[in-house]
Amino acid sequence: MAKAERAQERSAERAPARHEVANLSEAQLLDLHRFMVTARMLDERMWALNRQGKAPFVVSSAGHEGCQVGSAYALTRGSDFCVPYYRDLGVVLVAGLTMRDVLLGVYAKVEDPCNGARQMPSHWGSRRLGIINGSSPIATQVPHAVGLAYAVKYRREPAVVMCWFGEGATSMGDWHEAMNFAGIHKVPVIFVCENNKYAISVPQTKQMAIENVADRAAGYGFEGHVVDGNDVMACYEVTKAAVDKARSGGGPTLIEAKTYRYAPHTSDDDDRTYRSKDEVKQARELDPIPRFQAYLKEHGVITEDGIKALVDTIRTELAEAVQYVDQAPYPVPEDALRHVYAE
Ligand SMILES: Cc1ncc(C[n+]2csc(CCOP(=O)(O)OP(=O)(O)O)c2C)c(N)n1
Ligand SMILES: [Mg+2]
Repeated sequence: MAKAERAQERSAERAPARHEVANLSEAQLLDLHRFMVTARMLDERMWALNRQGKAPFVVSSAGHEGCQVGSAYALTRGSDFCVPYYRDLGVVLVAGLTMRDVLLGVYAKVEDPCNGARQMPSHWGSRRLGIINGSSPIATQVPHAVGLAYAVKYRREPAVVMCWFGEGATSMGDWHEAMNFAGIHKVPVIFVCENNKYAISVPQTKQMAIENVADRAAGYGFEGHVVDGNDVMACYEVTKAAVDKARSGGGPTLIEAKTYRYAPHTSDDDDRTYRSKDEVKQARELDPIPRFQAYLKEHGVITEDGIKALVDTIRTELAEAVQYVDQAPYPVPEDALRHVYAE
């Protein structure tokens, strides 16, 4: 009997598994898993390189992999648009940046494909991959995303735009103006809020008087959804529905993924001044990666040996990328004013 027929027969006998409801094939589950593990391992290596004095500045995505990978995976790579913020390592890996690409930016080497070493690290951009380069002021990417979605709609293109930000960003005027415009013009945009409970040292309770950022969508005339940000399949499912809706003319959706960041805000922050070790330890118990691995093992999609083999492969690729980037040239100082004045 063919594999597909066997799978069909099995699913006829029992209630469908969660990934079947979400319409995710086993190959797609493994894809999601690989992106999450890659993001975590690259993140940990970058942090170590920072502590070794090799990477000047690192923003950690650890803890956010479920919502970053799950949401970005709902886009069509290359033809849809990603408007990420600085914490979105998982998003840009799904969009198509490689570990080497990311490290070239962290080391500010001339070959950095995102900015040619002219931006801070974690400010990714790629015309080829549809990643829109952002600026550092919080929430400024949100009106960019909405403007882009307006252009897409005006030109009757089939693309959608996804824009990510933290819960702290939703206090900014830019954010509210963008939401309002998106609601009025029903543009094809999906807003993903990665709510990790803190804006650097400021806890959510000192940032807003409501529990759910998603409630704010009602004020702008579209749907808001809260999702468990540590559940990659749930994040994919809710985002995919929003993508389908946006693509068929249904306008924007705001998705709030509840998650947590395990490391300090950046490599320059000391989180011991505003949260306890116990709090972080407790949050780590909900880590999206082991949780997804348990699901995959339970459903026979991967084995413990399969996970080990994947980790080994990524470790080798990572070592090659670090070695390459270590030896790559820096930009020359005479180059600093290129792309600033007309030549
Ligand atoms: C307009 C502006 N104000 C302040 C800052 C400094 N700043 C950088 S990140 C950040 C916190 C953002 O928190 P949140 O949106 O929750 O995202 P998270 O870093 O938690 O993922 C702040 C205040 C900034 N970059 N821009
Ligand atoms: Mg935050």
